[in-house]
Amino acid sequence: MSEIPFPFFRGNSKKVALVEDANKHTYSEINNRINLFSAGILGDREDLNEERIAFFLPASLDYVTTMHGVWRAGGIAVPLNVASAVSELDHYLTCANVTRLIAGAQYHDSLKELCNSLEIELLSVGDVLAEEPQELPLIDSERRAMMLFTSGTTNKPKGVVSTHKTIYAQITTLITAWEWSENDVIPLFLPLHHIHGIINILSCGLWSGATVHLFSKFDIPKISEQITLGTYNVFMAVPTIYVKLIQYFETIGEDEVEKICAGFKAMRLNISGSAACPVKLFEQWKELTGQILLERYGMTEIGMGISNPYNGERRAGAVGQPLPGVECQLFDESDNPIERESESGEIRIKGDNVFLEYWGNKEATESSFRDGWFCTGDVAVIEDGYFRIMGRSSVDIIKSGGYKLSALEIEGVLLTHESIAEVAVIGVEDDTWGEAVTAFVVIKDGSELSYDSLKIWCGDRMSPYKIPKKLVIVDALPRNAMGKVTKPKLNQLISQ
Ligand code: MCA
Ligand code: AMP
Repeated sequence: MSEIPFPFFRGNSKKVALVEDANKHTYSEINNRINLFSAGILGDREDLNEERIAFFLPASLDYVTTMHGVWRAGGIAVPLNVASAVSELDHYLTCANVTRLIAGAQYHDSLKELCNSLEIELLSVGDVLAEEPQELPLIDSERRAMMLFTSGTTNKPKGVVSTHKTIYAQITTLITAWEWSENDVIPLFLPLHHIHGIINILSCGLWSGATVHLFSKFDIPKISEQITLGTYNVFMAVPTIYVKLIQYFETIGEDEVEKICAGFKAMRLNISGSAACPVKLFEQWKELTGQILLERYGMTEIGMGISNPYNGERRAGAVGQPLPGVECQLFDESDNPIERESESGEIRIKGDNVFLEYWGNKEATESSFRDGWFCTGDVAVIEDGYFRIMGRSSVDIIKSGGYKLSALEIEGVLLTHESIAEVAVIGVEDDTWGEAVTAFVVIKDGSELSYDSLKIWCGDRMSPYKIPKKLVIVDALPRNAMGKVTKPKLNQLISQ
């Protein structure tokens, strides 16, 4: 049995690991709190044996306590999106067969009914913490550790399961490639139900003994203030955040812009990922801050796969080379490896960084692998040794502000609207969001539908970032001879 290298961070030190508003928490304080959480969640048991413990917590000491506490007690951590609509949560909790949900006290009223109906015990961290630590189980590294939900080309999000070994590999490759150290200080404002926030920032930070500043959201003035003070030396974000910072610079005085840009200039590293970074944005950021953005490529199922070099040329519009320990190969449509440069193919990945399975969905798991390679669905070329992402094989996946959204999932919800007869959702190129969710709708005879009323209606049924940015009412959807909607034609309609 191979044990996992617990703790997943530098414990027992007096150094500050987390900053949460005015509160600072040291590694040793957090380590002790995690042990009390593990003891409490175990109760009389010796091992949670992969029980699914979900949590609905913003970035906080409680989040870190719960995540690591579940890991140490042998459970599967299921971090949920605190912006989810209740119907989405119902799916996550049911799909993962969750037994206990840890939530901040402020969310208990809104979660009570759902938990009762699903027979899930609703707790806060304070309810769980034991008074004394207890012996914790030895855990094999091949055991399941975490489940994250990802949108795919199917209607409902799937639970991506990673093992302790997967998480270990996803963290350590970045520690090496991006030269993380205990001297690093990084702000964390990304959501904590995705790899970018969980692994790239929080887990790498805690692993290396760095300091992570927690923000419950991307609060530009608050974060900018710290940047001018020179608090951070590393910054990681999705392209939309760099766009929003540049938009913010247009609303404030020149002096202030200069100070913020000087703060960025002094950092050792600025990273962009989760969606394509436009070359124009790369150039603008360089011009403003002197920082050459390091763009990398990743996916929920693999963590990070490809990265521009920390030392060496970072190329605009390219994502670089495979990370240490990650095997990466392009394949053509007949599953033949592509050997020649400049020929495009699907990115397929092998390595310890690759997830174990889609929870309870053997069919989806099997069909996402071919000959041991995980098929990403992303298409790339290699040019002069650098991978460049060309797009995706599915039009039903939309990337908005770094979030991967399923057009089919959004269509499924919109079709339940009483005025909607037919609907097709696509992502339309957008300067801020990368792609903006756009709904083409045929309304039922005698009905009316305004964008504002649709937006309000969607508010109760989907996370805010999935709500269409635009509604286009059409007489009929373009379809091919088989009756299937031809989505590329919808894009042409918009550009006319
Ligand atoms: C917010 N809004 C959005 C989005 N975010 N609309 C479309 N797409 C979005 N991503 C809308 C809200 O619904 C609201 O609409 C308005 O914008 C303002 O909301 P607010 O929350 O204040 O916006 P924000 O704080 O500026 O959020 C923008 C954001 C956020 C910070 C860029 O979207 C974000 O955190 N994105 C990153 C997601 C992420 O971490 N992805 C990584 C997954 P209205 O005003 O109409 O009400 S990918 C991953 O993990 C892989 C492995 C990888 O490669 O990294
Ligand atoms: P997710 O499954 O939410 O983790 O999103 C992963 C997807 O984001 C990948 O399959 C890509 O389509 C996209 N992605 C991540 N990083 C990049 C990047 N640097 N350039 C283009 N697309 C990216």
